[in-house]
Amino acid sequence: MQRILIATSNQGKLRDFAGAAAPHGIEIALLANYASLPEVKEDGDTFEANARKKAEHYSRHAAGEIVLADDSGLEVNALGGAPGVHSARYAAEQPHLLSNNTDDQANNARLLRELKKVPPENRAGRFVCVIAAARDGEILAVFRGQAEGMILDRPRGSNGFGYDPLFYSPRIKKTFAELTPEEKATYSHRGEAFRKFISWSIDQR
Ligand code: ITT
Repeated sequence: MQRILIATSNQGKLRDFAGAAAPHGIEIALLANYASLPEVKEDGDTFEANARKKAEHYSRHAAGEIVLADDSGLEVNALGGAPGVHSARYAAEQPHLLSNNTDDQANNARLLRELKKVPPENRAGRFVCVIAAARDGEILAVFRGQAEGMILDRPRGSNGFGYDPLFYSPRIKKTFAELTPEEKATYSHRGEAFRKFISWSIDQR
């Protein structure tokens, strides 16, 4: 069985990757010693810039292996594309409200606050995921996936992570937190980007 290394601190992403990889008979593994490696400063203006930075950096710690890194987030039209590349730390940008910068609940609470006066017809947004593949510090390729939806005014569902409970997909008529891992792999931004990676890796053989 082929094994793909992922560099991430986010368990939700890892589960998504495992769900997307399973139908292809691919095993997903966290990069060895990930937690003890030096961190990358995610200061890029775009998902692609940050994904490249992470993949380049972490692939130096897995000699000869392909390492994937994902930079992703939610873009809401009514908020001018926010939280965007700041999705993971959205609530922490208001430090008086929060001390833990990876708190999904606090991020969701801020999103609801920002959209409080925005009617349903103007709550469109999308999840974006950019996956960068690198080996020994060299970027090999970059893959983008996108999922359109709308932001609800209260959470629904208990699967997934991050903004999933607030993100309603008209395609499947559920929030992303109501999806099984198989459904999330089929309909999500990450699933789409990962499928593009799979096609690319088949072409490389
Ligand atoms: P790594 O950089 O270590 O991979 P991270 O969580 O910091 O983990 P990002 O900087 O890419 O990753 O931020 C992604 C954030 O966007 C994530 O924390 C969620 O808040 C949100 N997000 C991305 N994909 C999502 C998904 O599929 N469902 C829900 N929220 C998602």
